[in-house]
Parts: sequence; structure tokens; C-alpha cells
Amino acid sequence: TRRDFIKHAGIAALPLVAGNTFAQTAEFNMKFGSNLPATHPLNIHAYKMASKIKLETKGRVDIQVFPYNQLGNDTDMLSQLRSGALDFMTLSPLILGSLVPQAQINGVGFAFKDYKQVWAAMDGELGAYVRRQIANTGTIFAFDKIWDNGYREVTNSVRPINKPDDLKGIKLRTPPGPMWVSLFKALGAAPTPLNFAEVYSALQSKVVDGQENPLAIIYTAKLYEVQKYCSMTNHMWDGYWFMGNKKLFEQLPPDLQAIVTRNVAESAIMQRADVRKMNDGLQTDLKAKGMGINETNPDPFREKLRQAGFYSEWKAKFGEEAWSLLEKYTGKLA
Ligand code: X2X
Repeated sequence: TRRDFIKHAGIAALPLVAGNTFAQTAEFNMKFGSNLPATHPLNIHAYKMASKIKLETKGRVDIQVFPYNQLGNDTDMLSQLRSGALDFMTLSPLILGSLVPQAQINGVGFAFKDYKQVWAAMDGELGAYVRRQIANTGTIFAFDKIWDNGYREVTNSVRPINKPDDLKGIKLRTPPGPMWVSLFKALGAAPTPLNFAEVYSALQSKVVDGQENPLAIIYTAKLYEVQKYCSMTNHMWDGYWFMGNKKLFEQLPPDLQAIVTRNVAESAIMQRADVRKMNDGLQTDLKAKGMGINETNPDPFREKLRQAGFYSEWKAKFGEEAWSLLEKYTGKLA
């Protein structure tokens, strides 16, 4: 690779190609991939972060941003990240669940009452516990401050979801993660796991009736074009671990590693604020696009999950240590 070549040849020995000045030739060319549109705050902040890192490393680290599954869907990108074909990606902890089962714990239905609980847990002991599990893969790792996706809401084209019964028979796309399938089975829907890359066309062609995502995604991915109802279920909080390939990251000298690490954390804080603002403010815009929006009461949903054995099942799967770390922040769940 170019990186290896540079390492062995030394930067001074680099030949200059036509139209490529020394200043434009980074020593470390790195790639970041995500599943979201370029207009979503996650990518807006990824682009800003990449320029800041380039500036602070005096051009030595150049991170190229690939939004909206340009490098493949989440499953593809995760394999690339593990093999070293990709340097960085953002991924939902629940999708990571197929590789690191304990990572899914933030997705327990109706666990976090509010953002205060979310950040206390994810920036505290629960997040640290999950990052240790991710590091145990030996090939990939997650940076400290998880980026935000938000509380997830159900959209569909059949009827507004007011109570669990309304989900009966609804063919609902979920991301590919065991927790999602379990949650929506327990709620009585017919969950169909699909990568986000396939969601718009699956909704458009009516392969599925609905999906669930935070409003910022429903808006930036234009899902309102192919969905009629949006029900504010807030059934789970979801984030994005900013992850790296361990071996590739360790090829950076420590001072450059430190610049990247600090920028991922600082960008996370700004990204969280922007995602929150969007998720809190988009109802009016989505109504203007023709969506019917309804509020829901979480109690009957929680009760349905309890009756279906959802909480006891996942408590047993996660085990005492992880579950008590979760309940430390959320209060008693099961
Ligand atoms: O796949 C989804 O629905 C998304 C975009 O929310 C995730 O990355 C989990």
C-alpha cells in the first residue's frame, strides 16, 4: 500500500506526480465510512473533523469521508474494518451485536428515560464496559465518546401505531441486529432485518410496511416520501460507536493518534447537540412533507415486553455484570 511504501521510503523520497504538490500528499491517507446521508449531522461533523485533523496534523493525516454506504452496507463495512480495508466507521452498537453480543445493551426497550441517563451510562461505566468487549475482538476498537443517533420512532404506511396491538402483522424493517428482531417480535410485529442501504427501496416497493429510526434519519434519508405515518414510540435509544481498525490506527505515531482521538471526542459533543436539536424539532417539517405524526404512551409497550418475557430473556443473555451496570443508570428494569 501507499502507506507501507511511505513508511519504508520515507516522505522525502516520495516522487511528485503531476498536479500533486507535496502539501497535498498526506503521509497517512485514511478512510471513514458511514451508512447515513451526507446531510445528516453525523457526516457534517465527520467532514468538519477530517479538515480539523488535517490542519492539526499539518497535512500528515488525511481522512476521506464516504457517506451513505458508498463503501458498502454496514455488514460490508464491518468486514472491511475488521480486515483492514477500512480505517474508521460509525456503527450502531446493536448491529455490532452479531460480533460483540454485549454491545447491544443500550438497545434494551424503553431502558433510558432521558438523555441524562443515556450520557451518564454511555460516557460512564456501561460505555467503558462495552468498549472493553469491543477491544477484546483484538482487531477493532471504539473511541471514547459515542456519537448520537437518537430515540427511535416507528413509521409505516398501514396505520398509526398508538398501542402494541397496532403493530400486529406489520412487516417492519429492522436493522440487522438480534435485539431488534427480539424486541419487535415481542411487541407483535413481523420484523424483517435489512441493512439501511436497502431501506428506502424496500419501503418504496412495499417489500416491508414500515421501519423505525430517529426523526433526523427519517428526514435526511427522505423516508417521508415512502411512509405515511410516524408514531413517536421512543422505543430505544441508539448511538454510533466511532470505531477504528486497531492495527491501522497504531501505525500512526502517538502524537497523531492523540490528535485523532481528541477530535473524535470533541466532534461527538458537537454532533450530539446537533442531532438532538434535529430530533426535537423535525415534527413540523415532517408534517409539512405529509406525514401523520402521533404521540404514544410507553406504558402499554413496556408492559407487553414484560409479559412476553423480553426483559428476563435479555437479562439472562447479558448476565449479572452487564445488566446491573445498565440498571445502575436506568433504575430497575427486570
Ligand atoms: O440502520 C438503521 O436503521 C440505522 C441507520 O439507524 C442504524 O445505523 C442502526
